[in-house]
Amino acid sequence: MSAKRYSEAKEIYKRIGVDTDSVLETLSTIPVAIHCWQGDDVKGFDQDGPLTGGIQTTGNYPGAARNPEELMQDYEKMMSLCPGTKKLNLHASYAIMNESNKADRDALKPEHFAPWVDFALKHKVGIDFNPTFFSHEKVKDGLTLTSPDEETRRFWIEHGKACVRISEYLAKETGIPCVMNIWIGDGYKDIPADRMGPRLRYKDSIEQILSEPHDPKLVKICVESKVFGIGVESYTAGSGEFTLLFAATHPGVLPLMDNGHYHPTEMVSDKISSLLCYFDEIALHITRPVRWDSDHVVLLDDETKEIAKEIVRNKDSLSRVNIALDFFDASINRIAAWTIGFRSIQKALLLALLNPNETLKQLQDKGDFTRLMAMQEELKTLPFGDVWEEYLDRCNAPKEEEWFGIVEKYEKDVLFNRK
Ligand code: RNT
Ligand code: ZN
Repeated sequence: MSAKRYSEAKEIYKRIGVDTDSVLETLSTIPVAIHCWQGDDVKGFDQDGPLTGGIQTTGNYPGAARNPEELMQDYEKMMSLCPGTKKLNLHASYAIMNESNKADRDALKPEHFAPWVDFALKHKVGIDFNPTFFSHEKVKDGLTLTSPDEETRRFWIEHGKACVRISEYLAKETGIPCVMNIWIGDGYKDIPADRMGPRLRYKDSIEQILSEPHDPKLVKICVESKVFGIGVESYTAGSGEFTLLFAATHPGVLPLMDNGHYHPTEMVSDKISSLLCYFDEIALHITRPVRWDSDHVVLLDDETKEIAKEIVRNKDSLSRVNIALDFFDASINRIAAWTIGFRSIQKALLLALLNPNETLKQLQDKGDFTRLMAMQEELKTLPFGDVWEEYLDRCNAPKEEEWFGIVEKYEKDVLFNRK
């Protein structure tokens, strides 16, 4: 039945000049990094304190992973429900240590991530990495790389350097380049007396981190901007302009845009092409901000679809945009949260690839905006769902009506037994 539906859909898309088989082939090769931190509400394994840095998870749905074994077990389950190419996205706070090799963040070593490498090799996925500049006692007055206290700033620079070494190790072991993203929550609740000082210190700190020897082909270092965080509403050092200009003036550094990190009417989908005019590569955190940077689960909503179009339809952009997910919802089943988010971005990419992008561009260039509008609306009701079902089959992933039952069973058998 579904084979018949696919062959009919294939014919329909063929009429508008789209070859669904080659679309499915392309889709299956686009890497999307899946963040480990949805599995345990961004707690990590290296300390017991609260989540800091101006970010927050809300909810207390049972079954959060409590240790590396549980997180890997859950992550594995989620991957089995998700079609396509994945990358594991880790934070430094997910270091796996024992009594004999305990280390603070400034002294983390590749060996603390060896079990993650084994896990990645088992599942044939690459690994992306993030220094963790939050949830730690050495965050002083909410500050890390911008701290006026030199000892504090030094500690965090050393952490960044350790992470460069770890990222290179991860890339070498997996044979896949590692995207290493620098994000800090440093900022001020109220009107600052000095906006420049922290930014100059931040600039110097990242430059020191970059001075750690590394192969830029293996370690792609990004800087992620932010407009505000909880408790730092008035000023964040790593603003949009700061990070974009930092990346633009430091060869090899990529700007990273998280679509929760802008004013609500600013659209990341509109920014991607501007950045691609100037950078060989850029990086994205795809999330769903609801009124603020709330990190809700990614859905197949308009902005996600629009972002996906920008990733696929410009020359070469597909290979130049490093895609990662970034959300954390503790109020629902976490495996389902991951799965819905990942399957949504896959659907958005599929929809974008199924567009007759060249034809649409020509209409725009000819100034035929009436036909363009009509066609863009017609595309919305084409049998995309039948192509999606075929993709799930080809990737051996469970169907739309199947995956949730698998999550429910896992919840009953595994998650609800975590007391
Ligand atoms: C926070 C940033 C950042 C984090 C992760 C956990 O606002 O989006 O990317 O979500 O590093
Ligand atoms: Zn982010």
